[in-house]
Amino acid sequence: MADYAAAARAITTADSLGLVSHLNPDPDTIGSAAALALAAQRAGKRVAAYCRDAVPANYRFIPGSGLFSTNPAVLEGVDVLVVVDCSEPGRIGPDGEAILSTAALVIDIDHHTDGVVFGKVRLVEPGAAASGVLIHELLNELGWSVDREIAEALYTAIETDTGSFHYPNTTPRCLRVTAELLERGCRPQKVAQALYESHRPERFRLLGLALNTLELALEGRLALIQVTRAMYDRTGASVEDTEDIVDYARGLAGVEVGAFLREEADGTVKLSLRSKGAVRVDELARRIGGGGHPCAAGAGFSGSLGEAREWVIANVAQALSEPAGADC
Ligand SMILES: [Mn+2]
Repeated sequence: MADYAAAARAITTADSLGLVSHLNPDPDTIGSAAALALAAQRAGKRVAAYCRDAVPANYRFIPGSGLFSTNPAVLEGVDVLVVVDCSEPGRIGPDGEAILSTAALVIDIDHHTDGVVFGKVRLVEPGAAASGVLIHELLNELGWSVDREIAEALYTAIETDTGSFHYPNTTPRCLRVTAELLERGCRPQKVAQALYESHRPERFRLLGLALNTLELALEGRLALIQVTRAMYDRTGASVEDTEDIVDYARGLAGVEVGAFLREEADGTVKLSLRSKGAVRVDELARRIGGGGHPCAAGAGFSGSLGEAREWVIANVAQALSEPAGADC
């Protein structure tokens, strides 16, 4: 399902290229698409890039991220549409299918294990560390050179999708690609500073309140952390500042599942789940319409924080009593 030669042929013959990233963008979808966009510009192509949502402020350091527009009209008339890191057309946005139907040729570039393939040309490698790995292979196939900006965009994609090289998708292939990016001038310390050492103090004040809610259940095998609406008012923090709080829940010795419960403005709860392997949290998330990966998943919960807490404890208890697990 990964026809690099066909993808390179289509891109080489195109005069214009449209890049598409998924909604609620993460650094993999932005960095991977931006890297291909920059390389295509340097090869003399006209380039447009679209994401339904604006690139979050903390990811705007990614080279090429400024090329993105939130207006799908920028894609009109492009010869080839390249959709990056989208497990299905709906990940582009509510109008994903419509955007695909107007394109002359679509290339689907993705690495999700639970995805559906689409488009005429497919670079789909389920289980690859990141879409950034696939873009790197594509650039090699195209014979396009990788400079520091392109290397740092791809490195950011791979570094984040492997959890800073913590997850089992940190394979020899992934590290070989990463080594090549360092040879092209990528500075890992600059990327790390931008990703992890550029936060606002409001974020850490919210983290302090959130950590104070830490609760252990199921004989210490489940940890829960909560954020209420009132905490934003007290700290001046915003929803984006809650990103990664769930990792603290998983970070305790003996904990098998970490859960983060965030009260939303509409009275529902955003649930994030992380597993060390005893439980497949994507299966739990799917029970209430969510999804994700075996070790990291999320879902929206219709109900109060208290009800969400009860649901998590009951469902994790049941999952822990069963033998199924994951390689986390
Ligand atoms: Mn990805």
